[in-house]
Amino acid sequence: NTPVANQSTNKIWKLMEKYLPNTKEAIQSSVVNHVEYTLAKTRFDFTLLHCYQAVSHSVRDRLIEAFNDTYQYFNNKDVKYVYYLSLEYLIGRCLQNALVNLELESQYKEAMLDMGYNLESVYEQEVDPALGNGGLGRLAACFLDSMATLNYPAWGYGLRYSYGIFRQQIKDGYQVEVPDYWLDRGNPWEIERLDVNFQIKFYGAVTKKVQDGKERTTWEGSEIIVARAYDNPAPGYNTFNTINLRLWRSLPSSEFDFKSFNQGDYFKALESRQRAEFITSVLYPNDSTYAGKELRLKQQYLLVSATIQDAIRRFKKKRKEWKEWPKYNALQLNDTHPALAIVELMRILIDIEGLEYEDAWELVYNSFAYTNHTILPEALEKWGVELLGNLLPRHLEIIYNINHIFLEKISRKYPNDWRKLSTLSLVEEGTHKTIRMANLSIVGSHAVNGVAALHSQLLTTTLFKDFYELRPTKFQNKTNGVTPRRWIRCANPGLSALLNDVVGSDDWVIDMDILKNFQKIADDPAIQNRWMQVKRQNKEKLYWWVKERCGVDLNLDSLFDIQVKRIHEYKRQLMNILYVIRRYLDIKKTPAEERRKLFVPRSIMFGGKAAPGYITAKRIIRLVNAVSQKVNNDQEIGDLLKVVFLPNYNVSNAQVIIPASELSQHISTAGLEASGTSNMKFVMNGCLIIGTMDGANVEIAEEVGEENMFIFGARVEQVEELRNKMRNSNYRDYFGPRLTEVCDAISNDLFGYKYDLDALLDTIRNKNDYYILAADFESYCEAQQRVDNLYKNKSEWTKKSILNTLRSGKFSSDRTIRQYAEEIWDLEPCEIPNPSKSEQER
Ligand code: Z2T
Repeated sequence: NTPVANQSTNKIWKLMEKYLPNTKEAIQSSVVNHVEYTLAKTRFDFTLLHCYQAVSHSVRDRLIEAFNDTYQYFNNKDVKYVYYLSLEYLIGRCLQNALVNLELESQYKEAMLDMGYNLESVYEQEVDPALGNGGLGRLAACFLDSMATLNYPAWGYGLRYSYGIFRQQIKDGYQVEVPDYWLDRGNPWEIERLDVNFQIKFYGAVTKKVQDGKERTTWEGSEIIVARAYDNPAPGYNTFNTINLRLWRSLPSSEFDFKSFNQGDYFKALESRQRAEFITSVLYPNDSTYAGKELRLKQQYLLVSATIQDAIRRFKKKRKEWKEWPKYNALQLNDTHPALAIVELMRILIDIEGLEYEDAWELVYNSFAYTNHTILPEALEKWGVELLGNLLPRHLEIIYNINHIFLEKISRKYPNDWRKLSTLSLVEEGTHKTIRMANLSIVGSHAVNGVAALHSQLLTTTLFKDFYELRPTKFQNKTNGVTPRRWIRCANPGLSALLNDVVGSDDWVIDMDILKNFQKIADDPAIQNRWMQVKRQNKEKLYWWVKERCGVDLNLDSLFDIQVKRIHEYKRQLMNILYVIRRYLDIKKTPAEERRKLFVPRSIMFGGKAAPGYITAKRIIRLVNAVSQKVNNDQEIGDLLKVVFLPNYNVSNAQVIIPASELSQHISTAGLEASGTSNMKFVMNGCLIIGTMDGANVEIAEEVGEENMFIFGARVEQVEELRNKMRNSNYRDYFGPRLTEVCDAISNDLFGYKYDLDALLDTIRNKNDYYILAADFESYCEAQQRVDNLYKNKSEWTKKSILNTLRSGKFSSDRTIRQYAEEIWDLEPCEIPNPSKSEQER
């Protein structure tokens, strides 16, 4: 890292001392320069896409200034860093977010308008980077925004997949997956670091030899590849701090396959190079089932190994002593996916740095922390020892060491308690012996947290009960949050302007709690009117979106009722659509002249992807589309009821859908949704929730008041008993008459697709209805009736909508990140001086 020029000559510094100006002319010339010199297009003839690319490069230049300054400042101050390790980042589009956070949106809007471009249609040119499945990946992205905004010295680390989550098309009512090659038009937001490469080893053998009376272990990998860094700046709001999301891409290593080349097998050598590139090709599209594929394990290890090497390199530059590691580094595991980081750091400390086992453990334990995101057993990662031992032989050995020492402690504490030993063990014995990654993560971390109060409580009483009894203080709760920058300020400009007027400033964007001080406006008719107008405009935007993509004409006066999330039996989209059928049958039974009196017009929308191998989830999509076809084309029904499946739900679509919704559904079986985060986005955008007492809904009810939500269904303590009842009886005995009639309609082929739909109904009729849909159905219908009643009173509805927004402050990810920083990471903010405050020309 030798600088080319001698910096003390001041020559370079003189050239660099000015930041880019942000006048209209400066912005325009920067955009036009990028058209000409970056895109090599003529400045007199360029398309909207080129315009997007040039604008993005112009914004990128400004991001880079802040980004470089930030890390240089952190480095000078020698601060503690947090490393956030995640296999997923569902970042969504960057342009508007960057402009908003740099507080340059209005300047760019004006500059572009002056050149004949509408900035909003420029935004639409951007692909939606979707390197995540759902809540877990989106949470990581919200956290980056909050860590930057709160000036925490942080790094996000992940993988630069060439293919994000598949794009969902609907063909004949079925989901079809299309590969998402999101990089095909380049990616102006990333900075390729040609000089940041780390070697990653796989397979091979472990050897031991005695050196100076000490046993030394070495692992010689037999496949060696390279991880290259791609940096993605994440700007904070109301601060110059801009942090880095560093994503690794796998590449072949040029040093290590000379042998095959020399042996003359040219094509074989090329094949092995392509295999290396393949590792970071595709994101696994399962949101809550563990697949156990070797390629996935390679992805996980690549992330872990490259990140740990990078962190160690940074640490060593400051020549600190190893014992200071936890004082300067916190590592957060986003679920168990990067759990091998614990083992990788142990390996490097012991085998390469020569530390004693106990000393290495101390450093690892005090720097790592683990977040659990689900209690669904099918999601828990358990790697077969054969697979793991073959790919990473030394890591398996270290895991056995950790387990050995851990279990010795346990058997001293609980002599002869075989049950405890077998549940706590990192190794699950049996014909197929596996490593329990959750147990490894708990044992190797000083803090373990769930993502909502109820979920964290369930962890300590069920899934991790024995670990909790061993070390109760290790277990914490960190209720999830979402960033108000993207989810209100960017997605809902109308509401943002209204809130600015109410508050008298835009301070709410970084301090959502101040909204609580303005609750009296909820009763003000003038505010209520404006509030309704904003919602109406957002509904209009969604109206056009739906018209274009689904060909359905929605009634703008109808209640927009929305359930968007990954499709899963536990989230019970099935219950929602069965209720839609219930409503349809009820309308049909009612004499035409009474229908409008009894039923509020509704537009019920569904959106979400099914994991490609999850057949029941795919059948739920098929049912929604079958019902949609029937209901929407029924002349008798007209605009009283419309049903729409919104294709390809993703972050940018969510930014249109959420602000337009009036009612949103969060209706999981109690105990199964760890938190949910879209519930928070909906509440912030003045949407009422119909939901169960599950995940973060419980805390939302606490904040906004149960009277401002539609809560129904079994509580978590009742679920097991209800399940037992159903296990011992026929569905005809536990289905109420309303549900029976609905299912009979489907079976009698009212909607067609009998084969798929009967198989779907089987899950609740003959397969014990694990998610207790039948048990909750009556209570759900009753809550839906309350929805209709309230919607008839526009003023009351609007009042509750306003209160939802004003009381949603707790669910800002700023609150969440502050708690992580203070209660787990022991991290101080470090704000860099803002040049705009010292330099006149900015
Ligand atoms: C995921 O999105 C979630 C949990 C997972 O468990 C995996 C994925 Cl991809 C391994 C979700 C939870 O289902 C949701 O309740 C929670 O709000 C979200 O993570 C963020 O914590």
